[in-house]
Amino acid sequence: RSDDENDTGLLTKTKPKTARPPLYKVMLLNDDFTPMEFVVLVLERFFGLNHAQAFEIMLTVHKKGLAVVGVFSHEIAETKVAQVMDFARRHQHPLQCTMEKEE
Ligand code: TYC
Repeated sequence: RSDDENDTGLLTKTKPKTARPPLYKVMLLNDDFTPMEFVVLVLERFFGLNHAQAFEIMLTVHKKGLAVVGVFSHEIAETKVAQVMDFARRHQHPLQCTMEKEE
C-alpha cells in the first residue's frame, strides 16, 4: 500500500507536522525582603505590565509563593530572567526569577 492508504483501504492524507519551538514560563518567587514596590517596578519595566496588572501579580507571588509572569521562547525567557536577576542584584534585593519549560 502507499503511505496515504491505511489498512481500511481508505485514502488518507498525512499532514506534515511542523514542530513548534517549546515555550518557557518565567516565574517570580516570593521572599521576605524585596519591597513590594520594587517587584511592581520589575513587572512594569521588564514584562510590559501596567501598574494595576503588576500590582496584582506581585500580590499573587506574595500570597502564593510564586507566579508565572509571562510565557516566552527560550531566548526571550533567558533574557528576561537575566534582566530581572541583574536589576535585583544591583539594588541588593534577593528577588529570584526562574524559567521552566511549559508542558
Ligand atoms: N514578600 C515581599 C514583602 O512582603 C514582597 C514580594 C513580592 C517579594 C513578590 C518578592 O516576588 C516577590 N515585602
